Amino acid sequence: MHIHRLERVWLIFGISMLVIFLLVLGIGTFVMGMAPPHSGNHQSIDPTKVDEQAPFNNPGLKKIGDNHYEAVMTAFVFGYGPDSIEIPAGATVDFIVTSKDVVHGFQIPGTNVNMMIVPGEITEISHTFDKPGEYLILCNEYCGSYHEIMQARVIVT
Ligand SMILES: [Cu+2]
Repeated sequence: MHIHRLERVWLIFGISMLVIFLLVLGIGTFVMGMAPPHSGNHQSIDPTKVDEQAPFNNPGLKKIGDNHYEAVMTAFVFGYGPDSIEIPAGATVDFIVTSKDVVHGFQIPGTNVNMMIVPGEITEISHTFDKPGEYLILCNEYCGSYHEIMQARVIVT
């Protein structure tokens, strides 16, 4: 069977790209252990009974170590509970968030904090706030008619 030279070049190119792609994906997954955050300790919750279940039955900021805090928060139409937390500069905050209704966002512009808050799921992220100031927590998943007013604040003193 005769294959034209250019066709052969493209076949080799196409197959090589596929092999390289699978190698990058395979090395990332199995050698470097890359995975979506917290895929190892996935936690779920009944979204209709958020207020009755720990830790969301007692939301808010808790000190858990030396300049280390845990912020248990809920997202709902159209806000977050609590709607503001205050911490000293240099504090690390472990955010533990779930939704009481629909899919919401949880983004703090200027930081790496950007989560999707899915009803039935508990989502966690940690961030260290080095610079004092007021940080906005915003919803970046369209969740309804007053989506744009949905916000909370992290006040770093
Ligand atoms: Cu929202």
